[in-house]
Amino acid sequence: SAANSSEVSPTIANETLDYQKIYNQIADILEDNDWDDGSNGPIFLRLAWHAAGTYDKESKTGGSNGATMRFAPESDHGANAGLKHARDKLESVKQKNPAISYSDLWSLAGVVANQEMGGPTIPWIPGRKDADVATACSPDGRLPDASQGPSHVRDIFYRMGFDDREIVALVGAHALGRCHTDRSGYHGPWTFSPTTFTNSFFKELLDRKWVDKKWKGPKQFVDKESGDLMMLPADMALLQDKNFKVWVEKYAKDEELFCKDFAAAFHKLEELGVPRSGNEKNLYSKQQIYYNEL
Ligand code: ZEM
Repeated sequence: SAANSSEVSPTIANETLDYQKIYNQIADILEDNDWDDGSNGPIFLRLAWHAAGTYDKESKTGGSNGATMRFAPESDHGANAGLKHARDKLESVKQKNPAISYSDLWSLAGVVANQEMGGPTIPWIPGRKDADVATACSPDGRLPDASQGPSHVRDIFYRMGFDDREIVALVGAHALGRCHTDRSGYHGPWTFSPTTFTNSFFKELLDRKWVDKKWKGPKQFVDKESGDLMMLPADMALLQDKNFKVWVEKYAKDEELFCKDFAAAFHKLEELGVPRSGNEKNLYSKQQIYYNEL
């Protein structure tokens, strides 16, 4: 059970939901996965990221508010291939808590995934509202294209409002999960511990010799020594660009710094485009780790 239920959930406007309870229910289905590496954590995190990473700071459109990925055409965007697994899995939690919006549920699932896989505490604020029409969908092409290099990666994340340091920190999430040929077309995990939040993405990126994978699939890299790890062209961009590389080196050396920067950048990502009154700061909620404390 949640031994630490003393942590009180915030009350927003007229709505009172026990977010720690919902957090725990998400944690309870994290291991309800008999493929991949036995955890829904990585795909929950990818869902939260793709829901939020559509933000455009100029037009102030996109972002996690709205949960527009429920609808076509956004659900069918190539970048979102496979995320139906995550949305369907989270439906059981929505059924138990009809009052939570999908947009809050998905962003909270990103926090649960990070924290329960051993990552840093991420402040989370509820209050997102779902859009109810498909016309609110984000246009295609707002999420990064894995086949591209530094300037594309920078353009995509600058459009959201991130700087180079934040970009590198965020991509460090590739310590988790893997690529699936039936989803993105790429294959394999980035690290040997794909269900544990660590700085090993940066260590592997720096320390291994990366060679072209010899196969019929899209261009990707494989580590020469074991042949078991992978990098996307867009991951290699972090080595090719000297302003990115500085942060790869710092995070490879200093896991604490990476955790701190990741938590701040991920919180910022989940807030993009969410209407706030400015009074929410004192309602920051730190949902407590559930499994790790059993
Ligand atoms: Zn990812 N990501 N990502 N990413 N990502 C994949 C998987 C995962 C890029 C990308 O093209 C891909 C961020 C940034 C970027 C996760 C989290 C975050 C996959 C494989 C691709 C192709 C999908 C598949 O086949 O299942 C690119 C180009 C990025 C920026 C340059 C950021 C930022 C993330 C979170 C903060 C995670 C956790 C996965 C693993 C999903 C899984 O199912 O295992």
